[in-house]
Amino acid sequence: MIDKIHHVGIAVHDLDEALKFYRDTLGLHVHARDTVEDQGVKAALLTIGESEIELLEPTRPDSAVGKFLERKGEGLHHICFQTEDVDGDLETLKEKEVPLVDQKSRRGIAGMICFLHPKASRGVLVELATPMEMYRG
Ligand code: CMX
Repeated sequence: MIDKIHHVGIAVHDLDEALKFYRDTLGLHVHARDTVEDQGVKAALLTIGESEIELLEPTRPDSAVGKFLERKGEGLHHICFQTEDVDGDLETLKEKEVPLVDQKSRRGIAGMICFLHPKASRGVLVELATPMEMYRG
């Protein structure tokens, strides 16, 4: 079901400030920037080998990342596992009665994605993603 860690999401107040550490101090390469309005986030994607770090800044305070920052402050927000078949995996998780945020996959930064509820995974928000070039839905 899971091939690798696709990315780790980190919630930050200010992308440009965060890049001073992740890009300028650690020397990681920023390979993309993206804004997902319906999720209320803008993101910078940094390459680490075959995985990524996704820095997430909220575009509005009532977004998932905005509320997370208010409650918990900056830090690890979610972990994303890559799978070849996000839709098939979602059906399997439903059969196993795993608590989900998304009942259907949707277009996200990492491709076709869905979120599991953190109560399913011991307090860690988990995302599944099938990159668009692999997606056969
Ligand atoms: N990691 C771990 N726990 C989290 C969490 C996170 N990132 N975000 C919220 N929670 C926990 C809260 O601490 C709270 O726990 P308790 O019930 O024990 O207090 C519980 O989830 C509910 O939190 P809430 O603030 O009352 O509810 P929200 O309205 O924030 O909903 C969640 C929580 C997970 C359903 C919501 O954040 C969500 O839908 N997340 C998925 C979408 C997302 O994060 N998008 C941004 C990334 C965009 C991308 O990569 O494409």
